[in-house]
Order: sequence, then structure tokens, then C-alpha cells
Amino acid sequence: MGFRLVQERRIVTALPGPTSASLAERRKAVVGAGVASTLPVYVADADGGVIVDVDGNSFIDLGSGIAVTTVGASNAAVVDAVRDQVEHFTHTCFMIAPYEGYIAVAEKLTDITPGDHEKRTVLFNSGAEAVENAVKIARHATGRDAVVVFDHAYHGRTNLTMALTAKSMPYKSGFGPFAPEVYRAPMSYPFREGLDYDGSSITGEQAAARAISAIEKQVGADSVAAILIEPIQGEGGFIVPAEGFLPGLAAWAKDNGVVFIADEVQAGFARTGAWFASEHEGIIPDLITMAKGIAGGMPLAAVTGRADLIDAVHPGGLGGTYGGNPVACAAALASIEQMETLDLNSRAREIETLVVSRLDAVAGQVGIIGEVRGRGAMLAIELVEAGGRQPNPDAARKIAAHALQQGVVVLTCGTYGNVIRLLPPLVITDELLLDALDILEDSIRTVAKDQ
Ligand code: PLZ
Repeated sequence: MGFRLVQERRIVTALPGPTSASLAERRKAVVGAGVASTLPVYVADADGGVIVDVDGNSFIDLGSGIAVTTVGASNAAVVDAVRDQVEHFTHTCFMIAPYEGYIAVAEKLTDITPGDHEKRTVLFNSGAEAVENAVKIARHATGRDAVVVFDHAYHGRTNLTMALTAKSMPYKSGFGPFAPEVYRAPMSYPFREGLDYDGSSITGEQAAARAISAIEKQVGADSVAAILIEPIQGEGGFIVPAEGFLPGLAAWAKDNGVVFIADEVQAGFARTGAWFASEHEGIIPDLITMAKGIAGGMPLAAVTGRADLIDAVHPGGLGGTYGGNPVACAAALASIEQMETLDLNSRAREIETLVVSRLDAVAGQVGIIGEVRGRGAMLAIELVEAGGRQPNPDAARKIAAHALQQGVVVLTCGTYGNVIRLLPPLVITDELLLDALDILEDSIRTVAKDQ
């Protein structure tokens, strides 16, 4: 694959540079303080594995704008598709004057989502909107109210999705009251079983039984419209549940007429080395929510799932002005095609092998890495107090800051803020990735010395 920008790490000014610093001043005067940015620099260009700022610094991107630019931030095929579409029409509103792109995206999602049952798709703009609509569909189809979510879950920032999200600060604090009929069940978080819950490590099946027991006792199966879960939790800390946990929940849902919704907003679209993370344990969700990687950076989201559930909603019951915007649909078709042509599912698995072997070696040598985990190119390092398991958010913050100063963008996450997550664009070159790993390793070692 060819790139427009030189694929290199290049720091040529102090960070932030003078042009970024002046933009930061302008921003302070006009942009709401509630919107925070991780980087102190402002973007001029981005392509493949690099982000170039307004002062000419080139950063290696290990975040993909939170798992969005899987095919790169200016993938030529996506750019062409978008250009071609905007030259014809930018918008007509699918609810007013429909067009083919929407149907073509729905056909594609029918093909690539797990299961060969009859499916339907509805398109939206953001992950939160997809999640809200999946809940609307589940409630409508079942005639039940309750929604079960999990510890450490992240589902969005709208009123219903704040209620579904676990973490108070910064997502919920001061923004209540929240939507009712949302119940939280214990997650399977293998690394923290012994700390968060009493008792030692338990199997995935036991963790599922624990969650199911809580649901049956506290809510009652008959009241539950849906179980909503991220097959690999994103913002909560890249938590991969113990094997058997997801199948246990899915089987219980099926037996009890509960809609099983997989929130694949962060994990979907080749990120984990499969089209969807549900596939790693053979799960066939009733509904899947998608966004982020679906459209190469254009805002698009989807709910795909069982035709009987989605078609239970009356005509006109679902929609929105921009949902399935034609430009975003064109970008999605081109992005998914790129994932197929470049075999990005395999690429994600290659990245896993490369990164994990490297990080495991470092983990054995410093005392502050509790665990290296994840699947494909959705990988994480959980930082702990040296020698123990106490979360170490300070180390995570310092490592990310140190790496940034050398020109590598890594994001943090986690209920305890102590997880560094790696989400490189899947089109990143090996050379660039290895350079980024050198920097990350150096940052970990430097910070570990002071802990
Ligand atoms: N479901 C699983 O990861 C978005 C949010 C970052 P939207 N995650 C990044 C932030 O601080 O706002 C996400 C997700 C999962 C839903 C969402 C929500 O997707 O497109 O941000 O609405």
C-alpha cells in the first residue's frame, strides 16, 4: 500500500510547537472546557501510521482516533469514494429520499456479521446512538423494560448510554438523573478477580453463573429486555473476559427470551483479528452495535441483527436526519473493501504477535506491568504498583506522556486509569510499529525506574 505522507517519526519543535501553542490560546477563548484533548498539538495531516501537526512534527499513531482509522486517516480508496459521492449529493435524508449506498452497507453488514440467519440493519451516526437504538429495538420486541450491563462497561455519553456506562468520572459525574431500568452485573475481569470480588480466580463459566444469579435475584429474567455487553471491554480497560463467560451469558439469554446485544463499537471491523470480537468465542449476538472502524473516520453507526427483532418496530419508529448519510455510506463501503483487499484481519493478528512478544519480554523485566492482554491490534498493558496488583494510573500517565514527547501517541483507559492501550491503524508498516515499540519500551523502563 502506498502512502501520501512519509511514514516516519519526526519531532522538530518543543511540544507543543509555536503554531499549536497559539491554537491552544484561541481554543481556550472559545471552546468549552468540558471537551478535553489528549494531545497538546493540533493536526495538519494524517495518513497510514502517522499524524503530522501544524508545526511539522510527525507522530506515530497507536490510537487510530480511538479505533476508528483502521484503514488509515486518509486512505486513498476511501478519499476517492467520498469525493465521488460529495460531487453527486451530500444528503437527501434516507427517511425522505432514499439511495442505494444505505442498502449496500446493510447488505455488507449482513454478510460479515456472525450468523447466517435472516438479518436487518438500521444506520445511525455514532456509537451511542447505535446502542440507544439497539435498546429501543430490544424493548419494543420483548415488551420488557430492564437492561443488564456490566461493571467497567462503556456505552456512550447520551442520557441512556450514560446510565449504561459504569464509570462516574468523567462520564456521568454531575449529569444525572439517569435513565431508569438499567441494572449492573459483575463482569469477568480475570486479572482482578481476586481484588474486586472476594475469592480467588474463577472460570468464565463460574463468572457467568455469578452474573446470572445476580440478574435473576435482583431483576428477574422475565423483566429483562436485553443483556448488553462489549465482548472485549474498551474504555473500561481492554478487559478480555475469561473463556466461557460470554457463551454462558448468551445461552442464558437465549433460554430466557432476553435479547443478547454485543456492543462491538470499539472491537469490531478487523480490530481484533476477526470481523467481530464475538467470533472468538463463537457467539452469534441477537443484535450488534457498530461504529468507529466502520467508515474510515466518517461518522456512521449501525445496528445489525435478527430480522424478527428489528422488524418488530413499526415503520417510522427508528431513524434520524443524518443516519446512514450517503457520504458516510460510501466511505464505509470503501473501508470494508480495503479491509478485505488488504486482509486486515490477518494483519491484526500479525500485529498481535509482534507487539505481545515484545511487551511480554519487557513485562518480565520491570515490576510495574501487571498484565499484557488483548486480541489482534486491540492490546493493553495494565500498570500496577511494583510487585503487587494495586492499580498504577500515575505510571500509565507518565509512560504515555514520555512516549508522546518522543513522537509516539498511545492512549490510556481503564476504570482505574492504569491501562495503556494500543490501537494502531492496521495499515501501519512493520518498520513504524517497531520504532514505536522501541520508544514505548524506553518509556516504560524510564518510568519504572522511579516507581
Ligand atoms: N460503545 C464500546 O467504545 C466509544 C469514547 C471516548 P460514540 N468509545 C470511545 C469518549 O471519551 O467519549 C464507544 C465504545 C463502545 C459505545 C461507544 C460510544 O460511541 O461514537 O463515541 O458515541
